[in-house]
Amino acid sequence: MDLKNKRVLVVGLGKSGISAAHFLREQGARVTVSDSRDAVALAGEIPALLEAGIMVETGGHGLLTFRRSDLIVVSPGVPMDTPELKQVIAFGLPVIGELELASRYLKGKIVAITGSNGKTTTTTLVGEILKAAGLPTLVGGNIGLPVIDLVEKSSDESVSVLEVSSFQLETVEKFHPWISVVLNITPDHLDRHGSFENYAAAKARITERQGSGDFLVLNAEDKATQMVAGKTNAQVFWFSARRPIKQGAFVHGESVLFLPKEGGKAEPIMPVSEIPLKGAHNVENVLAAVCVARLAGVSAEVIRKAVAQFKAVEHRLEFVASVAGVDYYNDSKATNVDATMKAVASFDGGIHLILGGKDKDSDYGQMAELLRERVKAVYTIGSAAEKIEHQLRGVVKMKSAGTMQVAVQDAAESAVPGDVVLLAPACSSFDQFENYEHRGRVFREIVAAL
Ligand code: UMA
Repeated sequence: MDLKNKRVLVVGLGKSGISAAHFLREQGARVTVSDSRDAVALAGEIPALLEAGIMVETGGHGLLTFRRSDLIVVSPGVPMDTPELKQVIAFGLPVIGELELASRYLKGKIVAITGSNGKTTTTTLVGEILKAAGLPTLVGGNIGLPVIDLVEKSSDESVSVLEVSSFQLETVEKFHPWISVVLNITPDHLDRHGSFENYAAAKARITERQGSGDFLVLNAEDKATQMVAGKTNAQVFWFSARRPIKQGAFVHGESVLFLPKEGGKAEPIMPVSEIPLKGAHNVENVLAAVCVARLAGVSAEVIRKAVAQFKAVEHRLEFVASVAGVDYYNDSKATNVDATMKAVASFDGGIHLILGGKDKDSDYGQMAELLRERVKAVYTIGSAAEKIEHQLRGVVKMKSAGTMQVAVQDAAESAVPGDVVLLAPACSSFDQFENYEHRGRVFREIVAAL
């Protein structure tokens, strides 16, 4: 890609936009960035951009700024139906995402991991296993580090383990992973993608460029994920926590096994009891990681040790503290209904559940049966509170808490020893917090003050 003197517009000035703008400038492009936030909100970012010779447009997107560009690089959080983008796409201007831009420069091999839930845990775990095996491993993507930031560190020997979201996959063209993983596809981000079909189709794009020398790892127990098998040219490997499968990783009895080829001999990897993470969904994440690691040539011994030493990632069913016999768990990353159900299913009962935040066109009624079984009370927060209360009326005891502070205090007052207070909100955080990490930190601070 020759970017010298090209007029490149970067849309969105979050982590991805800032990294992409500086990278493009270093390649000799004439870079402009455009953000819908005003200059006051972006005061911390603007000086360094101007210093690097990057032009900045704030307070909205100007159609002319878009029209004058040779290439447009969009941040993942910017919807593709933004009017200015729709117009330039209609004019035939090239529009790509930060992931696509980065992957054109990233050296070495790519392991790409997507899914509605479990991406971050699996990406981190795969990274740990590959590092333990001595492979030159880089980890980034939706996990919080733009892929473009990995480019400089990458070499022909590198394996870049990337967490990729549907937002990022929506704008790929030549993105070509060596190993792709689709952990699961359950409703999420419907406000952005419009329908579950569109969302699933965006996820399936992970394998679009893969060929017969590449691998696609899929969840044998997830219907929407199974359909991706029909859209690939890669060799498909499966994982299942419930039954033996013909090629891939699975649980049989008390053991995790890996079957390298159909009709072959299953290799023992580790006892299930050595998996240190809570919840059945985490067994699936481990199985996916086992598949990737064996495909990358890592021995069972190294995998077993790395998995056994793995600690829960921050904000993913993270144990915070035990106060007066009540355990507090932070699953702030449970930003959709399916993730919340997985978190709730990880405990036998006695749960005080904090739900709410910014709604994503979700159906909270799906949780009714599980909540009735295991949850003592729900405490609602944020702008989705009313909808949640309406959809779950009569299912469990419900308290309108409004804020995290009130929710934790109310839960702490009602809980008895042996109970669990669980933040697994089923919503995004942007109505009351900067992001899910901020929400999780606030929860932890309030618990610490108890
Ligand atoms: N903006 C515009 N115009 C718009 C919309 C937004 O200018 O129409 C601007 C905003 O004012 C803001 C910027 O765009 O300044 C934000 O861009 P962004 O939302 O892409 O945020 P980044 O900081 O670049 O973070 C992104 C990912 N965010 C999203 O996908 C929403 C991060 O994933 C990712 O870690 C980061 O790139 C690095 O790769 C977060 C996320 O919530 C964790 N992801 C979703 C999820 O996991 O469910 C997909």
